[in-house]
Amino acid sequence: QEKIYLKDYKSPAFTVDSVNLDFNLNEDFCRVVAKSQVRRVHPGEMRLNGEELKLISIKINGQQLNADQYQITEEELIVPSVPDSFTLEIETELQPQNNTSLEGLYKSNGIFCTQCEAQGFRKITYFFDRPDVMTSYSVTIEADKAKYPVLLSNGDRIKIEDLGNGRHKAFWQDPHKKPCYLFALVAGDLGVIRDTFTTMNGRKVNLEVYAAHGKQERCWHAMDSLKKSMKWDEEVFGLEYDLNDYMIVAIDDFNAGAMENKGLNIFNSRLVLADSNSATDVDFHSIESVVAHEYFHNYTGNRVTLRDWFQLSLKEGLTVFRDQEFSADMTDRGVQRIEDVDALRAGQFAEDAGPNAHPVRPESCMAVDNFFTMTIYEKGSEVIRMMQTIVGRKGFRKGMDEYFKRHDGQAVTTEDFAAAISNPNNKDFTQFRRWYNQSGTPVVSVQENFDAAKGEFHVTLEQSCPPTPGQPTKEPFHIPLMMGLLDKSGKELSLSCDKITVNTDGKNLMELKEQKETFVFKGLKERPVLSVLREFSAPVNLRWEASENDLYFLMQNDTDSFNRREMAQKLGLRLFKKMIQQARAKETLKVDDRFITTMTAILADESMDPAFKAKMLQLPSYAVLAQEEAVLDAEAFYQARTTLRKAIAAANRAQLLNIYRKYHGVEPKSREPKVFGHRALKNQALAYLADLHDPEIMEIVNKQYWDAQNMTDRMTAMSILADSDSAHREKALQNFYEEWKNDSVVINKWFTAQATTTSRKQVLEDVKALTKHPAFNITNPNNVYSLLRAFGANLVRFNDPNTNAYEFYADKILEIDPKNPQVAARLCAAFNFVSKLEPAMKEKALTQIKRMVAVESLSKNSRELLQSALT
Ligand code: B3K
Ligand code: ZN
Repeated sequence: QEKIYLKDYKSPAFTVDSVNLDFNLNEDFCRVVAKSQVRRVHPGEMRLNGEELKLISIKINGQQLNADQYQITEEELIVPSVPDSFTLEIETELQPQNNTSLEGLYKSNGIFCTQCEAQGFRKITYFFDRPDVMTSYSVTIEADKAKYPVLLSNGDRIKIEDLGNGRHKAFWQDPHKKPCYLFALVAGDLGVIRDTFTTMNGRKVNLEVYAAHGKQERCWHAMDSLKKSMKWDEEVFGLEYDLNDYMIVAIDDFNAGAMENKGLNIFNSRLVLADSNSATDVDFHSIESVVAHEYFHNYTGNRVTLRDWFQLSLKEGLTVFRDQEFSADMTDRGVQRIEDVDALRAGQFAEDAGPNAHPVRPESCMAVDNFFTMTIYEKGSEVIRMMQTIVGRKGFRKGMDEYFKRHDGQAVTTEDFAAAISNPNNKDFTQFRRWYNQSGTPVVSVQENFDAAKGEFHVTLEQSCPPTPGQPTKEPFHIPLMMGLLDKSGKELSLSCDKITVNTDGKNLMELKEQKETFVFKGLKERPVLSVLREFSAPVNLRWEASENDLYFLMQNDTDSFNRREMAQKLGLRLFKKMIQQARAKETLKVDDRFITTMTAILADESMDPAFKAKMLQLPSYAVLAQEEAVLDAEAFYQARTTLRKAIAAANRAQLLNIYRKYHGVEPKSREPKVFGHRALKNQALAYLADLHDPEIMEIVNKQYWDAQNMTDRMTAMSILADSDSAHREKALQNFYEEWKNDSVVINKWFTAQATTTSRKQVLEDVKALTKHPAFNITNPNNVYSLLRAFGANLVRFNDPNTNAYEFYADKILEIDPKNPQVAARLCAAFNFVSKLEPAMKEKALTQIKRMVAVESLSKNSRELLQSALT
């Protein structure tokens, strides 16, 4: 299988001024007539993309072509000779009812729907399936009236005609040009809720959220989130919605989370449906942020789109940044930043250190769909955030305005974006752009030195970046490190250093550009305490051997809330590293008293915001340990983490119970961010307590399960029980199953609770049994993700040396791959840690990877990701 390269990019040889798509939907086939007005730009033959299509006919200017006038391959339709300007009419036949890949046109629970990004449109008709061909669409959909009363596509509803024979036909027209990956169609029998939004210029927009009948009452949170997003984008970026209708449709079988099709978003139903009985606080938060994300794409992605797929982060990084900022404004900025960085570290840093590391703007690939990664999304967002940090918020807004002024309606590149931000701010981003081209997480080491005689504090920063696939050496990055100095009392000192830049938000930055630089702070009477990388202002790994005293001091006194929590993580990590060594050497694990007393003090601190306190109490995750340790020793990780958790719980039993009792049952139905924070804290207290394996505590957990008045409480209790040997375990799991077995969204929580247990040694057997359970359907991506992918991310049990989870996992990948390559490829990441495994485990993993790669029909999606683990 071949690779494609960015350097091979050529602008399109033809443009399409308009296309009319005519769909005739039936139970066992679908006919599509695509009529395009095509114009030549460069000389040469016409090549159209198309896969798995049955061509019925092809006409140019109304003349049917003979078989010798065109050529069809697995991936293309080639017409050697065409006029300079012509009408192209192509009729194809599809089998949506048999489409298991869930890209192109397919059926989910009797509903026709589409997923065209990245390259699904070519499974609908032969077309120029590339984002730089932007076209005006008009669409007609004909279907059985009783079975498919709702017929939707992008843009404006023109009319709907009753054809008299039990069928009807809908006409849609999208006034905005778009690439074909943003095309969408839905036909089905759906419930709907409606509302309106009045834009900043007084235009009324009709909002509709569709879901299976009976589920529409669970759509109000999504509706509410949509209205908040529309308002926020007007207020923060001055962007007003540009159509009269905005539709969201919830679909049960969906590969991704959601899709930003123009005016007609299609969502995975898990990211739409929510009420307090069925959804957790985290679900509510995710729905709000994904609804916002897809809405924000209307400008960053749809109005200004990609020149080619290597530029994917142009829209995804920017839109993630926008949704993170939105969430920060809706909830708590400090806590939001902690959550975003946790996710980045756990997922993206691991990706950047693994066999599939790639730049934010990659230069080659086998499968375009493998680009939908945390690097493109989350690291891409960090790159945008750094730009904002450098030019300041006002400067960034100026740059965004410039971006739309220059590029509205165009298909552009990440370079175009960087130029639009830097030019109006008179900044040079030449070096900064290396963030787009170089993969790997940079390491910044920090050296401090105080010269008491001169009253000078010297901070020396040195950067490096580990080698990554295809990139053995790197050039220095332009790294903005937000910083401050504190005096002994915790007061922020004013800085006297000529190398510091102060951005327009008044933030102090050390802008590291050389490989090594020293920043000298003058006029200091005593040694200050350095606070560096505030707000996690750059996606780097800090190597900073700060004294324990300084770390504890910052944890209590830093004015930057991110760093307070970061210091708690750093201290936890230092302790874990020692404990992991002890576990590996079969020594007794020693818990550090100072760390425990600090945790006690945090628990007792009445002035600390509960949501923030919950973050302070979190210990570094297994995912972080796996990155920080040279060897992934699952058993040692488990010993270290559970020993420390138990010690914290034992030392603070009464205090944890107090917290639990203070917040449990208070406003159980409230969805105020403040109440989310209370619940997070008290449920965390309960989880700590449960680690004591104390029957009295397990009674409390069990009671919470049965009395729960919201899903957050129920799910917390069920997860704790699922990971215990409590006598209450089976009953609770059984009850949850009975209650939710017919609910396609909620039942996934039941799978995840069982796949993510770490104390329970027989997880693999549990998961194997669950794949045979009547509630599990391997063709449903949510089932696969919530059971199999969750298990693959369960580092402790997936890599348990006493089992061979790898073999089972490979079997499942091979089972899914022929049906749905995108979903199979999502599972492959479980093998990213292979190089860190101990020899016997590594051998087991490599055997399975080789077995998968040896399958000739393995999709290019899975192949690309697995092959790299072998080199
Ligand atoms: N753009 C879609 C992702 C589509 C995934 C295609 N394999 C969701 C989003 O990022 O908004
Ligand atoms: Zn997106």
